[in-house]
Amino acid sequence: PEASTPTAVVSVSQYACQRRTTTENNNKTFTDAFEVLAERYELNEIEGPCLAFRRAASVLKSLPWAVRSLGATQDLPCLGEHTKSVMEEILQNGRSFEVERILSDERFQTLKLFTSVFGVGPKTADKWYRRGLRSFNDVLADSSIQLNRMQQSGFLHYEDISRAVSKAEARALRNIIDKAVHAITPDAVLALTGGFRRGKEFGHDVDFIVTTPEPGEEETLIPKVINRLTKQGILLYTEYQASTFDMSKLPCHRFEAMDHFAKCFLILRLEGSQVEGGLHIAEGDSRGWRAVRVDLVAPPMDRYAFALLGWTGSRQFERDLRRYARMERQMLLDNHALYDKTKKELLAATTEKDIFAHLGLEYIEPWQRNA
Ligand code: 8DG
Ligand code: MN
Ligand code: MN
Repeated sequence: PEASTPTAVVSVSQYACQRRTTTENNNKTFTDAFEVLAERYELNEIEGPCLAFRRAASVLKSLPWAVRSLGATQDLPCLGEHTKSVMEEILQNGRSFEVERILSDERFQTLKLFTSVFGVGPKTADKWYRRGLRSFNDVLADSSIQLNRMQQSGFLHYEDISRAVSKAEARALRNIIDKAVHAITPDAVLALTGGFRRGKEFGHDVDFIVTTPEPGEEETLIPKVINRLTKQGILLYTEYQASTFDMSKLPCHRFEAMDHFAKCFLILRLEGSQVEGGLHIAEGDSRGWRAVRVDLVAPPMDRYAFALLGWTGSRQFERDLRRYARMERQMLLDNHALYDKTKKELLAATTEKDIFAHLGLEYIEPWQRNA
C-alpha cells in the first residue's frame, strides 16, 4: 500500500501563482464540497473561513493525482482542521453531512437562486429573503420592489444567461467584436480573456480586452463599439462605465477588485447561423438565437499587460499573485500597475512574462491558471 501512496517530491506552494492548475480537476468531490462551504460563509459575510475553503480547494485542484487518504495530504499547504474533517467524512461516506445540510437549507437555496440573477448581489438577495420572498414569482409580484435596469434584463434573459456559453459561441462573439473594433480603428488590438483564455470549454460570459496604440483613443473605443452593436440591432443590454483611471494616482494601496479602466457589461443577441456547430441552447428551442453576457475592458496600451493578467483570472490565481507580490516581494500589483515599495518605483511591462519576471516567478501559461 505504501508504494501506491503518492508522495510529494516537490513541495506544493501555498501560492496559486507558484502552481500549475489546468482545467483537469482530479479532486472534484472535495473541491465541490469546499465551494459550497465557501459560498455559505460568503453569503453570511464571514470572510476568513470563506477564503480558507477557497484556498484549500485551489490546492487540491492543482494536484495531478486524486486524494485517496487523509495521510496523502499531510505535506499540502492550506488544509486546516475544518477542511480535513470534511475530507475525512467524504473519504469515509462519499459525502459530507455538513455540506448536505447547507444544500438543503432554505436560506442558502433562496440566496443562491436570487444571486443567480444578473444584477442581484448578496445584499439585495438577503433583503428579499428577509422580506419573506422565496421565489422569482414572489419577487416579481411584490409591488414594493423596484428592480433596476440591470435586474430587469437579468430576469428578462434569465434562461439564456444562466445557461453556459460554449467555446464556439465565444469564437462567434469574438468575430463580431473584432469586426466592430476594426471598423472603428484599423490598428486596434483585441484579446479574448477570462475563462476562455484559460482554456475552459464553457463560461458564464465572454471577456475581451480592447485597446489601440494611439494614447487616449482607447477611452472612446467602447462607446463607439456600443454604437455599432446598437445599429446592428444585437445589443440587448448595456452598462457602460467611463474610465476613472489616473496614472498620477498610482499606486493604489488598497486591494481593488475592480479597476478604473473604461468598461462595459453587455448582453448581446447571438444568431445561431454565426456559430459553428450551432447554439448551446435547450433542446426544442427553435428561436435561432440566444442572449449572451459579454464584458469589454479598454485599458491604455501601456497598461495592457497588467489588464490582461488581471482579467485572465482565475480569481484565486489573481488573489495569490497580489498576495505573493505583497508578502514575498514588497510589491503592489493590481490591474493597472506593479509598484516596488523598496525601490519606490513603478515597473514597466509590455507582456505578462515581464510581470512574472519582475515578481521573480516562473511564467505560468493562461491554461495553467485555473486555480
Ligand atoms: P467564467 O466567466 O468562465 O465563469 O469565469 P471567469 O471568466 O474566470 O470569471 P469572470 O467573472 O468573467 O471574471 C474574469 C476575470 O476578470 C476575473 O479574474 C476577475 C476579473 N475582473 C477584474 N475586474 C473585474 C470587474 O470589474 N468585473 C468583473 N466581472 N470581473 C473583473 O479584474
Ligand atoms: Mn468570464
Ligand atoms: Mn466577466
